[in-house]
Order: sequence, then structure tokens, then C-alpha cells
Amino acid sequence: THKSCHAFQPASWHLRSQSVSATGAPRWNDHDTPEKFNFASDVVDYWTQMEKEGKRGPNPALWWVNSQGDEVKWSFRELTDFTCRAANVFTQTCGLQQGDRLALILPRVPEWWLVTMGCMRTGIIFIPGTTQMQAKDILYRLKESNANSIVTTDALAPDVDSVASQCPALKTKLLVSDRSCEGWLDFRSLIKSASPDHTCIKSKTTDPMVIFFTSGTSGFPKMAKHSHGLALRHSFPSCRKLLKLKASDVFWCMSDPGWIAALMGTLFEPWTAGSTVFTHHLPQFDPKVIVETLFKYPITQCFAAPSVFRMILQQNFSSLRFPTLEHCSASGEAVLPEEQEKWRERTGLLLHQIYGQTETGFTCGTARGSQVKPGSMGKAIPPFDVQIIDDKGNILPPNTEGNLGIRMKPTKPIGLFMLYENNPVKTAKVECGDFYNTGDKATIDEEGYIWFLGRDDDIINASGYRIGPAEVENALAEHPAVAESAVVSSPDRTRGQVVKAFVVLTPQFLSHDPDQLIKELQEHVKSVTAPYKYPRKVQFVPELPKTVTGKIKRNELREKESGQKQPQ
Ligand code: BCO
Repeated sequence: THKSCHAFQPASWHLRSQSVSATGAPRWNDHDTPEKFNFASDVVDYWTQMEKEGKRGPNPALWWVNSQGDEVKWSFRELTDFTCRAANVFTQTCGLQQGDRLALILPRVPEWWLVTMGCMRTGIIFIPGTTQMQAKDILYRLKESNANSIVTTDALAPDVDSVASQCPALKTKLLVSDRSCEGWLDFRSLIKSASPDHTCIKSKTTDPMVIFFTSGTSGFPKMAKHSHGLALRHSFPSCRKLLKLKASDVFWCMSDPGWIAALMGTLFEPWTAGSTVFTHHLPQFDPKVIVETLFKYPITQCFAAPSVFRMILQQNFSSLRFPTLEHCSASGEAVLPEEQEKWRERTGLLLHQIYGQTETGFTCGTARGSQVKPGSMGKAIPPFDVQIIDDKGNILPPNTEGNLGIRMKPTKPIGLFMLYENNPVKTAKVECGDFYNTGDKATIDEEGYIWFLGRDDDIINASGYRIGPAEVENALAEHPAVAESAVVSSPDRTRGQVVKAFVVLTPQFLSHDPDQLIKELQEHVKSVTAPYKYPRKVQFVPELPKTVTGKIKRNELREKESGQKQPQ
């Protein structure tokens, strides 16, 4: 009985250059740059209209479950209704306007979709973050981004309250909870009472839509800003070919809602095709729950970090022949050929790699139905022109190691990030000739397949999380036992890499029990920053290797680590 939103105007489709594909999904061509685009009105409201016209099956647009047996199923019509209400909550109750910023720190709850699309409808720039963040992480993000509003749960409300006085731009705090909290607006009851009548802004494709904080090599996380073009790209034929999703598919992306992978995997990619977005609340990662879920629900495609597939394979489940699963994709870290082979043996399914960064979204991948070359990240996804370049931006010949670059001159492709907010130095630093330099080392073969080789800096990729060493070293430095530390990656069978800290102890801690101290340092890091960054390995050393100018030689430590036998 929900009223439909006034934003949808079918006539507008005829004014644009895009065509309608065989499956009914709106499309543009790979190199189209329409002046205006908004994912909420151009894609989601399109599917709402298809539902109204009886041109889409009865499967839900969003299918949410948790381990307690709760379930939420929303149609596109309901999504349009609820997200228009969210838009009205933001503009009318919170007084937010186009260009304002909203920090979004929610676990996998249905309201996450309402907030993201409510922001898109109003032009409010949203800033997703993981719920693993601690008060200090939240403070840094709120201050740096000048966030005017925050949406989170009662679990993080006390952390936000403890830092809110230091964030002058923060005006409204919205709580997603069954309980009320003083000083916080109740998002759920506001949605219920808000009007579903809202007119979506006519955003320019180049208008800012979202800001992600990415890990810094040497300093604090930086803000990668994306335009609405990030979402538009998923309507391009090359992107549609990657997973070949259909309206009848049920797609499960397991990424934490704080990462760009979630935006692509639980919004843009499946809903462009009109597919069902499936999600399991999963507060704690558990391979058993993943496997049970793949058996229980009619999921046809899944998308997760390679560590998830690895952890499933390591559990010795009696059967991994999932009844409805047809296609699997992995992204966030490298997949080894033997892992792909093991997954195929156990499930009968190929594991397709997709590569992307926070700055780039989907960059290359092995398209469904095309040849899987084991260990390869697949081919470039147009409009990205991906090349292997040298340090001056010259294109290198096939099978030569170099930097993975995306051409950004003379024309910046749709989907590549706009800039690092407030950081022109860093923005300029990633430009290399005509290319954006991803900082990843790779090779390309004669057929255009790309192989990942490693980072050219100190960033650690632990189970798909990119972690800057400074974030962990700063956290360690706050503990009285730490005189100084150096943090590097260490190879790991399950997570690809883990964080390893070399620690020089202060004199008063030299006689402490080392095992006890390691646990204490690990708990300390978990308590001052997002726990996924904690050093899973710690080694006490009398001193750190340094250059004559006193800079820590992290590469020396890293090389030593990678030369070591991996723990079994
Ligand atoms: O392993 P431990 O038990 O020692 O510690 C874990 C958690 O238990 C703990 N923790 C979590 N929340 C906590 C907490 N501790 C205290 N308080 C809390 N509130 O901290 C550790 C968290 O580490 P984790 O998340 O790496 O471990 P977990 O739970 O084993 O999860 C495994 C994965 C594989 C599910 C997880 O690492 C993961 O989700 N990785 C993928 C990250 C990802 O999505 N990356 C994509 C980025 S976007 C991109 O690459 C572009 C793609 C186009």
C-alpha cells in the first residue's frame, strides 16, 4: 500500500542516449558521458516502474536475513518508497542539503540501503565506514570530512558522543536501533512518519556522490571522492558482461558495508540488472554460516574476498556442491591458481577474479563465460584503458613487469575517482604521464590478461583490507611498552598477508613475559583502532634497520619476512 515516489518520470528515458537491453535494464554505451545521472532515479525507480508494469518477476529487490531467523524482503517499489522517505528525513528533519556530508557507519542492516540511496536522491555526499572503527578513527573521519551528520547504531553511539564536541560541523546524529538514545534522532521512526513523496535531484554525472577513506602509506587515511559516474559505469555493456546478471539472479556480496566493494556488489552491480540483492547480517565472520547460507537460499552468484573462499576450503566441509550457485567472483586481494583449482574441484564452479581499488571500482576481471587463466585478474573493463607503465607513464610491452595504470588523459574515464579531497599533493602524485598509477605491480599478456605481482609501497593487504603501516605504528606508539615499531606485511596461508610488527621495547618492559606482552599489544591496537588492523604477528627486536637519515627500512624487514617459511 505504499505510495510511489514522484521522482520517476518515464518520459525522461526518451531524452537520453541510452538504450534498453534485452533484459530491460537501462544502458548506455561504454564511452557515453550523459550530463545527468542518478542511480536512484535512473536505475532503481526504473525497476520500480517495471514491477508496476508487471515486467519483473516476483523476487525481492533486497533479501536480508540474520542468524536469529529474521528476514526482510523489499520490492523495488518499497525501496523507492522507503528511500524517498529517507531523502525527506535528511532534508526536512535534519536540514541537510545537496553537497552536505553524512558519515554512514552501519553493519549489514536494511537501513544501510535506505541511507545510501536517500543520499543519492538528495545529493548528500555519504561517507561509508566500517563498524570496526574505534572512537579515534571516527573522530578523524568526522573532522577531516567535515561531516554534518552521522548515521550509526547504539553500539557506536557512545564512541561518537565521546568525540562529537571536537567536530563543529556535526549537527545531527541518527540512530538505527530499537532503543532510543539521548541526543540522537530515531531513524526508524522518522522513516515511518516521513512522506514518500520526493523529487530526486537531477545530479550531474560529475557531481560528487561518495567519499571513501583509504589507507595511507605513510600518513593518515586519505579521502577518495567519487562522482555519480561510479554508479553509471555499471550500466555500460562491458560492465554488464562481467557477471551477466539477470533480473532473476540472487546475488550475495559479502563485503563489509564500509568498503567500495559493498557499494558495487550490493547496490550498483545487482540492481542495474534488476537482480535480488541477498545479504546475511553476519556480525562475526564464520565460514560455517556462509556455507549453510549457500545451501539454504537460492543464491545464484556470490562475490567475496579471496580469504572467504580460502577459509571455506580450509574447513573440510563434507560437501560444497551448492544447489543454485552458478558463478563465484573474488576481489580485494590476489587469488592463487591452486586455490582456484581447489574451489573448482570442491564446488564444480570456477572462481573468477575481479580487481579494483577504492579509487577505481571494478578495473579488470574475468568475464563470465570467458576463459579463466589461473592466477590472472582478467582483462580491463572498458571504459578503463588499463596498461602496464613505467615510472614515467610509458606503456611497457606484454609480459614486462611494471605499474598498473589507467589512462586518464586526455579524458578521465567514467568511474575513476575525482580526487583525494583536500590533498592536491597526493592527487598529483598518483598521476603518471597520461595515467593514474594504482601503485600495484602487474604484467599483461598478449591477449590482455593481467597478473597482479604486488604493491610498490608499504601498504599491507590482509585478507582484502588495505592497511597503511603508519596506522598500526601510531596505535602501537600509544602503549608504554613501545619505544618504536615498524609494521610490514608477512605472508600468510589464509589471509594472503597479515600485519607484522617489529617492536623495540622501552627499558622497563624488557623483563616482561614476551607472550603476555604480545597479547597485550594486540588487544591495545584492537582497542584504539579498527581491530582488523591489529598485528597478528609481533616480534621484539633490539633495534630497527634504518637509513643514514633515520628512515626505517621497511622493505628490508618485508623481504626478510617473505623469505621466511610460512607457518602451516
Ligand atoms: O581474528 P581475530 O578473531 O583475532 O580478530 C578479528 C575479529 O574477531 C576482531 N574484531 C572484529 N570486530 C571487533 C573485533 N575485536 C574487538 N572489537 C570489535 N568490535 O578483529 C579481527 C578482525 O579482523 P578481520 O575482519 O580481518 O577478521 P575475520 O573476522 O576473520 O574476517 C575475515 C574476512 C575475510 C571476512 C575479513 O577479513 C574481510 O571481510 N575481508 C575483506 C575485506 C574487503 O571487503 N575488502 C575489499 C575492499 S574494497 C576493494 O578491494 C575494491 C574491490 C573492487
